[in-house]
Amino acid sequence: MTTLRNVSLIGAPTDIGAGARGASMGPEALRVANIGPTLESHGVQVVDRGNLTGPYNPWLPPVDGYRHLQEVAAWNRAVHDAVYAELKTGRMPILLGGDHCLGLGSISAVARHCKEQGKKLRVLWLDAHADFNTSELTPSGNIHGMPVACLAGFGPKELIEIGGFSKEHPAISPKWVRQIGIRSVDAGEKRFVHEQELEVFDMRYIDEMGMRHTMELALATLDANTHLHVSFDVDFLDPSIAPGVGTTVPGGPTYREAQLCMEMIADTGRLSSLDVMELNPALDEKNRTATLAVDLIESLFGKSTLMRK
Ligand code: 5AB
Ligand code: MN
Ligand code: MN
Ligand code: MN
Repeated sequence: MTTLRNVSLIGAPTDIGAGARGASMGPEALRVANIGPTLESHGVQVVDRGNLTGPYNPWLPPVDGYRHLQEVAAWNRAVHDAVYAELKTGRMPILLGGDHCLGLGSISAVARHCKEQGKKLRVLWLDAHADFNTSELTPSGNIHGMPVACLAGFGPKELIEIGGFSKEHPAISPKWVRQIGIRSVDAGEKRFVHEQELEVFDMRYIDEMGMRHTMELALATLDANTHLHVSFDVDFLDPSIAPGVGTTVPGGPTYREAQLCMEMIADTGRLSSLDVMELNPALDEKNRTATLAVDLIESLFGKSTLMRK
């Protein structure tokens, strides 16, 4: 069984699926912000597997609705294999992105592992965006806006078949996903989100109901047999505290709301894999967004105030 106390860091230094260059420097910025030693200070045993390699970014326009499809597929296969190998040995993978197209490789590995182990999967997608575009719906062709749709079987063969899945038997069902912090969804994407009944706790919902109630619902019905995967797109956070991302959207969670979100996930004791995505050091200010991301990850691993000790 996966344990929170044995973590493997996997760097995926690419911006192959993004609309801005620079997320390729994310893994190193997280290391510079001390992700490893910080987790160790909470009693976590950390092994840094270093960085994966893959094709360079040719920075080309979309072809048939996709930018860099073959390169995106190659990077995602590498991520899939690395994440799957860690889960196999009972370690908890933390993927250091890299842009969010790699959520596909990571979560397909988690889904494959869960299927083999007879476990239920719950995916928490913390993001300003729904990432539910397809080649027909996308306004950009950037595949970092498509990983959730691809995981649910709506995407090109090269991507949906990673991990041995297919259109008929996709990696995940939209029912397993809870999206939190959403505030920018494209027109066609919005229709598709509704059609597929994706459960979205958007910023309007968080404004009205509060982060506590939101997380209670998003984490409801987890049981001892549930693998909880968190895919954390750093643009989830309000840009005033997290400027170092390529696609900022105003009106995101505050520092305290984000902390509470992470603390409530930690309290479940079910966190079994994590992606930290879309951090863009080229747009950051003295690594402050990376430092904030590490601070929030600490809370995910049980850092809490004295009151709850
Ligand atoms: B991210 C947009 N919806 O598809 C698109 O940062 C943005 O991984 C996608 O959430 C943002 O190009 C992708 C306009
Ligand atoms: Mn995203
Ligand atoms: Mn995003
Ligand atoms: Mn982004």
